[in-house]
Amino acid sequence: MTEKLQPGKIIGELSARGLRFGIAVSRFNSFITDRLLSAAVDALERSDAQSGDVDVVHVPGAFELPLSTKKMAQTGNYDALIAIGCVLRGETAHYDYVCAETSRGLQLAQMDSGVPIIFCVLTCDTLEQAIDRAGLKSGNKGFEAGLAAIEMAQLSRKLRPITSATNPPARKARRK
Ligand code: INI
Repeated sequence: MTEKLQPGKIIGELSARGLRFGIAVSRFNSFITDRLLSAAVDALERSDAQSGDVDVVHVPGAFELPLSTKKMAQTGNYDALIAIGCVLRGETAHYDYVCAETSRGLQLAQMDSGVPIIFCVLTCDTLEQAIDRAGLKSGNKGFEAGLAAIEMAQLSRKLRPITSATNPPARKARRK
């Protein structure tokens, strides 16, 4: 009987040592975003990140997160980024535009740059729902974002493309 195939397992360890992180945080609804930021930094610190390896950029609102994270990614200084914001539904369609463009912009920024950008933007109907997700009932999404950033940074290092400078192209098998 042949042995069962054992696929290789590639995982991102939860160790932040030696990795560099950038966080972009929105000032809008800072009562919530400050709590998300503290929890994200806490997750990085508990996973052994060092002070000089974490930068925080402050932006006006969630709508500004895509451009600022894209610019941070383009510096080449970061293994992963975290975008922190909180959008609360109002009485107009403004909420829908801000949510849609922020999420679309962040996805484009990470796909264009190849640097993982963790989506830590709360989109809630009420302030109470946001408070629950920023440290009360439903945990803290900032802490989860910090862990996701570490995992994606580690994975990205493992899944880096092989360049000809570091690895010569594999020799073609000779035809018989
Ligand atoms: N920005 C937020 O981060 N959260 C919100 O709830 C919000 N609302 O409701 O308007 C919000 N608006 C500001 C927006 O993100 C931009 O900063 C602004 O439009 C300037 O470009």
